[in-house]
Amino acid sequence: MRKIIHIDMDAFYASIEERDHPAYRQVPLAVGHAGERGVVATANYEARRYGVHSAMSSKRALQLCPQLVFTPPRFDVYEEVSRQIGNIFHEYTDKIEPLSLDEAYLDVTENHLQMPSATLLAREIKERIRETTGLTASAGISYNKFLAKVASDYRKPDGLFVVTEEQAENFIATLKIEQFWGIGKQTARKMHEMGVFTGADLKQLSRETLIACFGKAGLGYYLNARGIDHREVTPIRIRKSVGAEHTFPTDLTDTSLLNEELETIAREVKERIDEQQFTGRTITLKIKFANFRQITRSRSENHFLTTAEKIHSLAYALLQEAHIAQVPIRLLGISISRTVDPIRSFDGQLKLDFADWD
Ligand code: TTP
Ligand code: MG
Repeated sequence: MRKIIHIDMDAFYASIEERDHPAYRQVPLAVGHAGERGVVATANYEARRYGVHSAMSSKRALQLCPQLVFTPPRFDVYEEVSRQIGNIFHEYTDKIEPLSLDEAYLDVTENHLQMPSATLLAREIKERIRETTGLTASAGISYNKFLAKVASDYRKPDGLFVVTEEQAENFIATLKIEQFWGIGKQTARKMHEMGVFTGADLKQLSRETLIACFGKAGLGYYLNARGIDHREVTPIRIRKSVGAEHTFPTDLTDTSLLNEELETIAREVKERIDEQQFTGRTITLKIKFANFRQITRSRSENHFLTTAEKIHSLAYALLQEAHIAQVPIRLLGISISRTVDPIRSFDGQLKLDFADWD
């Protein structure tokens, strides 16, 4: 039996803004732009009491809560926090599936600390997140992804909730149909028309009926209603990048020669960036030594890397940090990448990453 933890940060963007601007803690806050075409990315809990929520138009949000304060998103900061929590997860397991900047599944059936209790582990992860970022997360623990995700939402904020195999049947029976995996507004409406409002109602429907009405997804609903979900935690890391590399005719040790090479490579990277109209904030330097050992060094900037000079100087700084031992080098490469992982929409489709939203 597997042990799955789902971690989801509480009011993610808004909590970061409150952390960094204490005055925001006392007021209803929306992250986003006010104005005609503005949309609320998320709201703090104070604003949610007025009914303000993610994806609502700013105009509507102001109708519900006229004193609502807007603050523009700072994606670089959110990405940085996301990277911090990702690093914490990696201390426990490498089976991590991020769903967005603030949310991930962890399979801790086997974990680096060989801790048998997923609950204690989740508690520890929450504590580490708080220490490192000053923010709270909610955790759900169960034996599959579906239940772990519902559980993380169950005691938000700062929640921790476990669904054991024994509890699953009763727990699922009480769930609203909207809480089931893959059920959005449209499917929920169809379910309501069929008289299905809860997990208990769903369980009344036969496998055949569900497949006839909802196709392949119907089988998923049938299994979920019985606490079954075989989906694996699949680590994804599609990191789109653009780069160039050179293998030298003879191995190089001399710093000024290496620097000249870096300058040439940086110019090529810049050309490819322009060709592909690519934007990225993270630079990675690849070094392959004469003995074929290879290392990479990365750093992320707050701004998109758009000039050859900037790319060159950052790459050179990384080289100086990494090439201390003066070992001959046979290859250098530079790549520029996006810093965020792709997010999946509810139906499992890959969506644009968050960096594309601004
Ligand atoms: P969520 O985890 O859905 O929301 P949340 O973290 O703000 O609140 P909760 O406590 O309920 O988990 O999304 C994470 C972040 O993603 C959120 O802070 C802002 C961003 N986001 C958008 O920009 N647009 C959206 O429509 C949604 C749902 C989220
Ligand atoms: Mg969240």
